[in-house]
Amino acid sequence: MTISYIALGSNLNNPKKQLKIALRYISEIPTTKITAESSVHKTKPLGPQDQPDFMNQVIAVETALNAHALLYALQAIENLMGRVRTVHWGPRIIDCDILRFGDEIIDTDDLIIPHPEMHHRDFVLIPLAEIL
Ligand code: PH2
Ligand code: MG
Ligand code: MG
Repeated sequence: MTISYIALGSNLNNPKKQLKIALRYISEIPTTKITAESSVHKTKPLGPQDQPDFMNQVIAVETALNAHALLYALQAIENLMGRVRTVHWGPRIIDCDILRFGDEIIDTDDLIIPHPEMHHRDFVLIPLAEIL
């Protein structure tokens, strides 16, 4: 089993509710259990400013999946929840980013771990610190 930390963000269609829906779907990923949840933080958008504030949260999961299988499960949840990719760093219903996966270092086209921007982002570090 591996402990992984995942950052969640939403700024569309009742963001708090979207985080709850995402948590429910994540809890249903096979062999994966949510072991910690930060509180929900309201944050100013990083990137384009003409978009609503975000709700951000970080969770820990324990999983028997490998990192790519977890990534694809999270992407399936984003798609199921109606995520449409338009503006870079633009508004989104849900974003699920793997921050850490055990102590693995991964650098592939579709997945870089540790998340390369996490140390710049208060909306990640503050909720992460809360559950560590
Ligand atoms: N996600 C982004 C870009 N900007 N800003 C906040 N406050 N929260 C986010 O989750 C966020 C962002 C790209 O993933
Ligand atoms: Mg992101
Ligand atoms: Mg993402």
